[in-house]
Amino acid sequence: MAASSGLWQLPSTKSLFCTSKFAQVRNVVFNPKMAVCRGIQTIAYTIVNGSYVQKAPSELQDKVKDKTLITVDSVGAFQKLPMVMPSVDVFYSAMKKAKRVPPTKGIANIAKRERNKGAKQLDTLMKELAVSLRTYKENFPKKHHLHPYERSLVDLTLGDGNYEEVLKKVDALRKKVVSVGKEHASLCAQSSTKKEALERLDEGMNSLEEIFKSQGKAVDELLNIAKALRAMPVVDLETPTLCLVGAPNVGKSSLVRLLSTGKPEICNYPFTTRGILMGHIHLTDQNFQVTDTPGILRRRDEDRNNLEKLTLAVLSHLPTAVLYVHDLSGECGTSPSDQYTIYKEIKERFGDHLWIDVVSKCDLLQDSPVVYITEDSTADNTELAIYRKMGPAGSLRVSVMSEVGIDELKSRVHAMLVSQLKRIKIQDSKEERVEDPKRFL
Ligand SMILES: Nc1nc2c(ncn2[C@@H]2O[C@H](COP(=O)(O)OP(=O)(O)OP(=O)(O)O)[C@@H](O)[C@H]2O)c(=O)[nH]1
Ligand SMILES: [Mg+2]
Repeated sequence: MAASSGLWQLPSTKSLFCTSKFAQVRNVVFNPKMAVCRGIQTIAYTIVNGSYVQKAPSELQDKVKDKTLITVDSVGAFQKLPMVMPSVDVFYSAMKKAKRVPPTKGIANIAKRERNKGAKQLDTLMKELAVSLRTYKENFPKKHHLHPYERSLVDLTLGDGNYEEVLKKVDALRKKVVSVGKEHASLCAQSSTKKEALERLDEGMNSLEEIFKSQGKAVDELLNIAKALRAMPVVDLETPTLCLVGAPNVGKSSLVRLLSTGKPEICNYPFTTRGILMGHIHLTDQNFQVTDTPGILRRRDEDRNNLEKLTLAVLSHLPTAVLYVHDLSGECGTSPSDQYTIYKEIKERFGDHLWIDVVSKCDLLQDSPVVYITEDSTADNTELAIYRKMGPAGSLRVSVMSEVGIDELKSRVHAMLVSQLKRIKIQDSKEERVEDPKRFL
């Protein structure tokens, strides 16, 4: 057993939406290695009688097609997100290019040459900035084109609507840069003296810098979003996946450590696991995935925190087999009767998944079942009484401490994942038949 594993935790929204460092960096030396690849927009100005004149607005329309209209029908979109540069770097890189733009050759008149150069430099600055911003916007997929699992991750990680909001802000910045840039380039092109042209060039550059200082933090937010999304563990939908589910603190992560390469944090308090951990199991040349998930509490869906929602998103959108963990030792903090209620609800919702129940921490189990003082121990509920004593029918007793039941668990898990692989193959061939009905005739 050896392979990579990755833990993705829900970052705090605050850390994603940091304030811009733009103002702190004045004399930034641009690092060319950080440049993103982009094309330069076609010329938007013409030279008339040696002056720089703006083309008609209709010719300047942004005709870029929406590349994100490609439907994303699988996971993996986060790994394809573009590299985003910090807003300061975007600005100073554009500025550096703009300042290198010479006047059009052959203009003898000093004033005309200067206004031509100024307008061209402002135009280049505006275009460089606009192209970068547009590239970012186009290369971040529309949320509704994401796989439902990744869509849930976007909302749970960034907060409802924040992804779209930041992309909107980046686009608003682009529009502002274009309109202000054009305005200043046009003004500069109309200067009557060299001094005036130089002043207008300076003014234009300052205006664009001001805009970037005040609104450029949208780019930094986008950079943080890309970082957070890219860091999420990669799930392969074709590889059978075991998902550990149960109330908080019942011993899920301890079992993941034993079963796979995943090395989740283990602590004696609820919600130690704050994200999805991906581990791997290699058995007889077959690779399987294991996900550890945050614990689920007994409450209504509306009241669930994002960690619980994350677990439900995995169960709802990924074709996982379930290893459900029950702790009847009285150690975990959730009473057996609450665990039973949670279990029944989850089983009802996700009962179509392949499933194994384990009763954990069996080294701590006493002869008489644990009854919490908050519970009604006299309630005549045979089902619950049986659950308290043995867990759901067919469950396996295990202990990470004494290793009781672990070998049996490993072989049951293996058998279940092999069945899961068969399910995936059947599903794939059904989908192929739907896509190409003649293929199998
Ligand atoms: N005695 C005993 N303790 C165990 C066993 N398995 C886990 N524990 C302890 O139970 C506590 C919780 O274990 P975790 O594996 O972190 O539980 P979890 O379900 O992942 O917890 P959350 O991530 O918070 O939901 C830790 O203190 C573990 O050492 C076991 O078999 N026997
Ligand atoms: Mg855990």
